[in-house]
Amino acid sequence: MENQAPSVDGVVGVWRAVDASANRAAEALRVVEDVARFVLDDGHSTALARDLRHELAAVLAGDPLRHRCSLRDVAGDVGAGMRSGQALPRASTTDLVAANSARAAQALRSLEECAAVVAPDAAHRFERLRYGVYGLERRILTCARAQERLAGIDLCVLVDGRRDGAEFARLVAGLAEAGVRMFQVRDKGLDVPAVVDRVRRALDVVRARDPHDPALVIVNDRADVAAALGAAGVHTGADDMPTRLVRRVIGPAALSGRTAHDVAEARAAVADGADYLGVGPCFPSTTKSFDTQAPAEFLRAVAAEVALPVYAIGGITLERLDAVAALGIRRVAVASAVTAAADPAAAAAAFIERLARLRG
Ligand code: TZP
Ligand code: MG
Repeated sequence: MENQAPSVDGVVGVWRAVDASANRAAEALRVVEDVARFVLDDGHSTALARDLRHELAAVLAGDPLRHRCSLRDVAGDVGAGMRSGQALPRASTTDLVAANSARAAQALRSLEECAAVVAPDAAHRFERLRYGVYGLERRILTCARAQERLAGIDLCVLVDGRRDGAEFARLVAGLAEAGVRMFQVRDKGLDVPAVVDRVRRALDVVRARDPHDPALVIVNDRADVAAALGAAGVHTGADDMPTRLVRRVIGPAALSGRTAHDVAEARAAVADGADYLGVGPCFPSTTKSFDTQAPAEFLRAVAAEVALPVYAIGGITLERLDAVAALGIRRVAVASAVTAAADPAAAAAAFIERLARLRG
């Protein structure tokens, strides 16, 4: 017979599945919230996770779902105490987020299917919650991954193309030797073949120096060049390709950096999947001219709100690091104070040392 209603025993089983899945979903959401809150310091994701947890609690508090635990039978559960052969690894924050987001989504799917039998009005609310988990996972994983990949990298040096490729390669080699772990190849005066040449040379230098953990080479503006050469990432701004399209070009693994000049741009960059932000210009710059400067309130707001790595840019000098740190920003992107110094390697080493001390 079609559309046969479940037997009484079947309905009891469905209720037990609802009860177990409700507990699983709430527990997994709480783990995700705790990671966002205590590990990543990500206020926005913490609030999103809490909202999902509260919405779940609200659905479960309605009739008839609020009676779910009356059929709970822990002693009679054939799955209790079963050891799984292949649990997901928990070696990093991203593992923790991935495992618990998956657990929450699976539990919500089970709730949705079972609710269709015993509480049909709630099914679509579980479905909406599951989509909420997918979005939250993307947001938190991006943040956790960026924090892991840029851990300890407080200085990004913007390198111009120099007079020729050989001089450029010597500069990059000297800076890498001084401890620079992140370069952005940026020279608006170069044509694309010359940009390709400099990025290639930078990659050769950093890969030869440390094949297992090379310094990051980021390409300014040109997602196509970064993708074609396998660079670590690309840095774009309002005049370049939108962040969501950048991701399509560079793929899932490469870093996408984005410049933000105000809080709205910063929020949009986070929502669109950027991995780190450049914020400024903080001070007058000889490298790039601007009509306006980023007000301190903007920098402070971004530092407080954005959990992604944030690099202050524009006229940054050693002497100005304290002022930037006072706004809550501990990373800087620097061009002239390093590359126009009499001894660029010594200047970079001084930045690295001061930034490490500021971090304490
Ligand atoms: N974006 C804002 S300021 C700037 C860019 C690319 C230039 C940074 O160079 P400098 O010499 O450190 O001011
Ligand atoms: Mg640009």
